[in-house]
Order: sequence, then C-alpha cells, then structure tokens
Amino acid sequence: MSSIDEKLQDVYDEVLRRNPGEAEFHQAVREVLVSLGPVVSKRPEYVDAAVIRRICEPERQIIFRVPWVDDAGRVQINRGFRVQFNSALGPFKGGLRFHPSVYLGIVKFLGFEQIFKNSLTGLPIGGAKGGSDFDPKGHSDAEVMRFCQSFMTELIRDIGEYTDVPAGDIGVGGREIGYLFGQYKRITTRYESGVLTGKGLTWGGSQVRKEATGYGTVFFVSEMLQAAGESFDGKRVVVSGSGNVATYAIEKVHELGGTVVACSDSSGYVVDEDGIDVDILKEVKEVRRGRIADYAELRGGDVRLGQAGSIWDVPCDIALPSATQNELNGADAVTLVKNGVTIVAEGANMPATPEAIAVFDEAGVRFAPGKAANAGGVATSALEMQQNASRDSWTFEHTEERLAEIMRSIHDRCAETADEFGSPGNYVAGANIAGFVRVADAMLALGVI
Ligand code: NDP
Ligand code: 2IT
Repeated sequence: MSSIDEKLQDVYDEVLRRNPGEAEFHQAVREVLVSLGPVVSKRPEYVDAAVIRRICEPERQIIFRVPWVDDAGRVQINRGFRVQFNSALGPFKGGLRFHPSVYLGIVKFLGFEQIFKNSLTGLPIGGAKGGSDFDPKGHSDAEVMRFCQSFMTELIRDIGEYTDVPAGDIGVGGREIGYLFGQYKRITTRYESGVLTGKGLTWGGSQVRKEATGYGTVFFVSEMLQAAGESFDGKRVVVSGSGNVATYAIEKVHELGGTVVACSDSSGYVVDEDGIDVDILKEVKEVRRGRIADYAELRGGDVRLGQAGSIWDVPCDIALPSATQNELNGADAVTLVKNGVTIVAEGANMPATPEAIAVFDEAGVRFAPGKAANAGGVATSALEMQQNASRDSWTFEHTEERLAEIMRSIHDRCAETADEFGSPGNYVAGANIAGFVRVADAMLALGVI
C-alpha cells in the first residue's frame, strides 16, 4: 500500500492521537492523505494555512440521548449523532444511518468522505453525517415512528435549510424520513421542505432521488466502460447488499444490457443465473422487509442460496459492493481477480479495504471509489433542495438526465485530475485530489475559521 507524504505524516499522527479507537475514521483519512502528496508539492499553501489539518477536524460534533417508549411500555435509550464536518462549500449535507454498529468513528468516517464526495458533485453542499445505534429491523412502525420523533426533537436545534440538511443512509429510507420531517414540521410549525432530502413525492420529494445512488453508480461504470470502448452489453455483474443502493443499481444494469447474477444481505446471498428479478426483490425488501432467503423462496426455480463463503466467490466481470464498509477484503479481491473481474465500483461507502484496493491496482482492475461512484445520491439530494427552494418539481426524465450529466462530469474530472497529477487511470487519486482542491480553495478564501 502507498504511503503518506512526509509533509503530511504529522497531520495523520495528530488524527490518530485526537481520535483514539476510531479505526474507520483513521482508514478514510489515511486514504485521502496518501493521494494528496503530489498536491502539497505543487501547492504548499494548503499545508502553510493548515487547510489539511483543519479539514480533518469536524466543525461541530453533536451527541445526544434518544429516549423512546416501546410497544410494551418499556423505556428504551439510544444514542444519536450528527457530525457537521465542513461547510466551506454550502450547508452541511449528508445522510443519517440507523444501525447497531453506529458509533462516533463510523459517523466521522462517513462525514469525512462526504466532504470530498459533495465537492465532486460541483454543487453547493458541505459535508456531514449522522445517525444512531438504533436498529429499525425488528421494530414495529409505531416504534420506529416514536424513535424518529424523539431523535428529531433533539436534532432540530442543529439543522435547517441553510445550516444542515440530513437525508437517508443504511436503515433510513422513505418511512424514517417521513416521520422525521413530520416531527420537524410539527415543532417548527413551518413547511420547510429543504430541511431534509429523500422525501416522498407528494410531500416535497424529488423524482429519481430514491433511485439515484444505484443509478448513478451504474452511470459512472458506464462512463468507465465507454472510455475503453466497451458497454454493459453481455456483462455479468455481482452487486452486494439488497437495500436502496443495490436494488436500483441492479435495475439500471439490466436496463443497460448487463445481467446481475447475485445480491445479498447480512444473512447470506442469492445466485440467480437468469438475472435478479428486481420486482421480486422490491417485494421482499421494500414491502415485506424480509430476508434474502425470501427472494429464493418467492422466485423458485434454480436460485441458489449461498450461506457458506461469500458473494465475492461468484464469478463476474463487474463487481459493485453496495452494502457496507470493509465488506470486501484482500482475500475477496484475490478471488475476484482470479475469476476475471475487470471493474469494481463502490456503491457503498468504503466497502473495499485498503488491501483489496491494492490487489485491484496490482492486477490492473479499474477501481472507482465510493466518493465518486456513489455521489449520485447526494447530487440528486441537492437537486431536491433546488426544487424545494424554487417551489418547483421536475419530471423523472429531466432529473435523470441531470443525474447522468453530473456522473459524467464527476467521471471526467476524476480521470483528468488523475492524469494531471501523474496517476493516469487511478480514480482514487483523481477523486481525492479533485474533491479536495475545490474545498481547500474555498477554505483559503474564507480565512482561518
Ligand atoms: P439500506 O439500509 O437500504 O441497505 C443496506 C444493505 O446492506 C442491506 O442489504 C443490508 O443487509 C446490508 N448491510 C448493512 N450493514 C451490513 C453489515 N454490517 N454486514 C452485511 N450487510 C450489511 O442502505 P443503503 O442501500 O442506503 O446503503 C448501502 C451503502 O451505500 C452504505 O454504505 C451507504 O453509506 C451507502 N450509500 C447510500 C446512499 C443512499 O442514498 N442511500 C448514498 C451513497 C452511499 P441487512 O438488511 O441484512 O442489514
Ligand atoms: O452517503 C451518502 O452520500 C448518502 N447517504 C446520501 C446523502 C444525502 O444527503 O443525500
């Protein structure tokens, strides 16, 4: 794995010292610092004005108690977080994750990634992330509603259309955003649509936001293919996860002529050689809130349910890890390479470990990092904010075309920046540098704040 430039080593040491025990945050910072070596050689002012040190320290971190009453009348306590990382480019923007694994280190890694991702979109949005260790799985709608109302009752002090605009992430979809927005509206007595994105279409949401992250990831891969004179036609694709990002990535791969032969959840994976049936997947996941085994049962036929090994054992041309961080390790990467993978693009945030990325680099596999490949979700959130601000709503076709354009421009900017800084074909370097420079220049202009 590559190393950190000596001019930046003390920045990284300081991050380790100030944020003990936050392994995912360290990993995310390290990856960006490794890419910035060639930038600080050309632009020493980023080091002199402590821009990089400042970018590694969140502007504000909020941790709060979330008490709620379950269906049996017992009091439950969860912990809520919002890390407002950087607002040089616009109001803080980023999702909320509800999952039992959530702690400060996860929220910080996601918030840090969000700064550069949001910058890459070219839209005026800063970076943030939040969430809770609450697990919506296994709770009734009424419990989820009471939890969301309690969560918003605290979070409300720190968000707003011009300050911080949350959205969904793992465990937070349309249902949760609805309960959160309802409570915000009730307490403020204002219909301030622009305070949250990912809203339903009848109450301020945007067309294509639900589909945007998965579709955007596939548009990004389509650009990578086109750059090499290829297309999705006839490609065998594996997508991990079966949530929001995975479902719509599968849908778009099929529209573009590829076949997704496997997907998963935390209980296992399914292999469907005829192509995953997206209608059945939606029925299982969006309607029944079921497990991946239910897909195999509903679909019938030759669908294989994999519980041993991993989804990365399934041979494919293109892999789209779209579940969670560090779900694809070095050994998985070796298997994928042995089975002939040519492109890996991250639908999830940081799903490939540094060891896996090194294996792909070594083997000449084209690799797209999440902060570029999955930026379509937050980009369409910014389009939702535009529609809310102008009290307008656009058609599906127009919004999807805007998304496709944004993904094209992110792809091209990453490729051109990688060339400019001496790493042709390296989308990680291109994304980190292009994302960083836009934020860093804004921070220089705004002074030491
Ligand atoms: P969902 O909650 O809709 O789906 C998450 C999927 O990943 C589920 O299939 C889930 O399985 C699986 N998963 C989650 N945690 C784990 C785990 N610890 N181990 C194994 N499987 C796991 O979330 P999204 O689809 O929205 O998010 C997926 C990824 O994409 C995340 O990394 C997220 O940060 C990222 N992302 C999301 C965006 C969005 O707009 N929603 C935008 C950009 C990135 P199970 O149900 O069994 O837990
Ligand atoms: O990781 C992400 O980019 C998201 N979860 C979406 C954030 C957003 O504000 O739409």
